[in-house]
Amino acid sequence: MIIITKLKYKSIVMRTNGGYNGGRIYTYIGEVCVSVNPYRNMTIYGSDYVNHYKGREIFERPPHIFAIADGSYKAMKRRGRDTCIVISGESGSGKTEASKIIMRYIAAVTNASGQAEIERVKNVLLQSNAILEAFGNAKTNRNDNSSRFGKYMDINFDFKGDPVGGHIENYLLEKSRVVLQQPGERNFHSFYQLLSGAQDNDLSKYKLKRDVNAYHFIRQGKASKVDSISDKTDYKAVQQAFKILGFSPENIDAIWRIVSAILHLGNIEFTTDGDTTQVKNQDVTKKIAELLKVDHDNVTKALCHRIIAAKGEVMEKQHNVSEATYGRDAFAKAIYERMFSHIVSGVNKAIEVRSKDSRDRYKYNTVIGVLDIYGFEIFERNSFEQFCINYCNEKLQQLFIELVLRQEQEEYRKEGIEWTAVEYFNNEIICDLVEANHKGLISVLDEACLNVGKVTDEMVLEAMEGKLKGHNHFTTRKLSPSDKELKHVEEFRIRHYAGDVIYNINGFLEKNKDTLFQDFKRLMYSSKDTIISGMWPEGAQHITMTTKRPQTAGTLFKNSMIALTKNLASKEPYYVRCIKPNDQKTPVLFDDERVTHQVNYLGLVENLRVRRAGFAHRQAYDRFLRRYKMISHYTWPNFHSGTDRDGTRIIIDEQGFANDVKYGKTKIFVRSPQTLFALEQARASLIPGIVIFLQKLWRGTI
Ligand code: AOV
Ligand code: MG
Repeated sequence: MIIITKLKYKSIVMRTNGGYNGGRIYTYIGEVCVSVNPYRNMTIYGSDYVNHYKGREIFERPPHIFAIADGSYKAMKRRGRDTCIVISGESGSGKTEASKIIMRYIAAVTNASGQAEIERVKNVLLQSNAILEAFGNAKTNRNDNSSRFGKYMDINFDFKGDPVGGHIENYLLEKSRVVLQQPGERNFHSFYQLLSGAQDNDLSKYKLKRDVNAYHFIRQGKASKVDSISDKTDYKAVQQAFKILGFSPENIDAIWRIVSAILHLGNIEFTTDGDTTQVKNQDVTKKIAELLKVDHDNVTKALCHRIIAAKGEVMEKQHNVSEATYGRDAFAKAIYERMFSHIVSGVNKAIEVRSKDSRDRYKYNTVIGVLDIYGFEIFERNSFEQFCINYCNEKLQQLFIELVLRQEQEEYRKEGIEWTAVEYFNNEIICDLVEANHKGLISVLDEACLNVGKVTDEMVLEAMEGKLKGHNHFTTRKLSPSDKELKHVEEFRIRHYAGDVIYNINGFLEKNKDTLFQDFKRLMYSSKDTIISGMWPEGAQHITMTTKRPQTAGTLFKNSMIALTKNLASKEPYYVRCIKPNDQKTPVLFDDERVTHQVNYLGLVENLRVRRAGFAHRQAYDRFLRRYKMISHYTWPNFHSGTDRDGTRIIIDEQGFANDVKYGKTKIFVRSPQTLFALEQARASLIPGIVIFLQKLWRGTI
């Protein structure tokens, strides 16, 4: 069993009481489930375990993620509450696995009557993971199957508590990976799956060789084989899942044709004679044109120059080689991203609620939301993508602080419960550093992007420094003479809740602007394949039409994060906090230092203090009385001799729990879960007797 032991006043470390190897990887702080990645397959998710946890109260069984899934499910089913399960933790700590375990649990405990449509929905929900992971996950230096997009999935339930549909919201895909990978990393799994898994005739249809090293876009990391992954098996699973989700053969084909076209795009080379730039290897552009079903001339034109409209006049402007290469990469990234969104829409179509009667829809509005995002990460070189990912983790930490640490203490204060405040670090200041209007880093970056003159990344860094000099969590300068890390000219450091990260400013401007020359949009729109042209509706616009400047990538992401946290805060939250035991991905090492660090920054120390000094359960007096009035003859069947609070007190005193509770203004606070158990048990043992009593009453035999 993992226990949390208090070492010193300020630091707490999770110790495995022989239990990490013994297979106990979960523990609780209050109702927050803490999970340690076992890095090996566990036999604790089978149907025996499902039955063990199904319908049980959270503290009745040893800690398990099933209990959290069941808790949120019960709240949704019994009380009609929208709930959400927020899974957080750094990269590789086990979030994605946790989210799948939760989904499998929900699938296992629902649809007792075996309705075909509900079985279909469950199957689709489970199968969607194979597809989304193929196109949205990749091997990084932190995790062999790292999520490179954020995912929030709502599962809709009917009044019987069966899943009838769902919806996926995806957040910012790390598309730069399509064209560039760090040493030791891979591109998205989909590329390798296609090359390993497709039949020979399919490969020749896509004009591909079965050789990863033949393609520039997927060989840069020099890590194409991953021990823990079988691309061939995964390809089959993805093809199968596409079918189960109802993707048409044409649609599946279009998707793999785009993947193939991207592989070919990476091999395009340009030459110049000083005036004009040309594609060196036109055999490659021919393949791309065929795969995307567009005109070959238009492909080379879009790659080598662009059409610009100025004052109503249309002109052609030649690219130089570096502009052409930039355009090619932007094009590859954009078509992959569009295709990913297209796939997510396809998944959403397959899982949308298919009510026959639109009036039924109101019955389907209880949801459980499951959030699985990219975890906090620090690499050798950190860029705009890590900046967004780590900001996203700050937002989730902020939500945790707000709901678990602040509101909890706020409630004690409001209810007039005696309480010594627990201090904690509030990371709001870091969220503000990134997102504040005018002064935040995203705003500064946006301002630079709006500037029509020549702006460089270094100038952005200077502007950031100008606005944020002296900020406790931001610096562009070395912290001390011995600080060797920061190279002032192109780097800045954010002191995140989970550690210091040094970001390299190079590329921030471009990634934030996220420009794609219009020519490529028109090219894609001109495709004879309606599935492909359908992904690019804006390509229909005439060249002279001025378009509104689109929002920057940073602002879009910021707004989506603000909307996400607002959505989560409107639901009853359940938390899974994932911990990574070591950086070697091994089941045999529990690295105390790494774990202590995570326990500290996740705020688990404070969480524990609030819970220890606090109460496992609280309930409004009227609800408490309604639930437990049957266990005292003073309050059963109705209590008339005082307030609800008086009635509550009678029950508690009679059961001998006076020392374990406190009375607030409107609620009773129960310290230990055991008390709650005992009350529940007392109630449960009386129910049969009460039913008989009511029966007799009804029959008039008493
Ligand atoms: P993450 O989602 O938190 O990272 P994953 O869920 O992908 O991390 O877990 C990383 C790896 O740890 C998995 O591929 C498994 O090999 C192993 N693992 C995690 N949880 C379990 C478990 N319960 N049982 C067995 N193995 C497990 V990232 O997506 O990188 O933030 O962006
Ligand atoms: Mg993940």
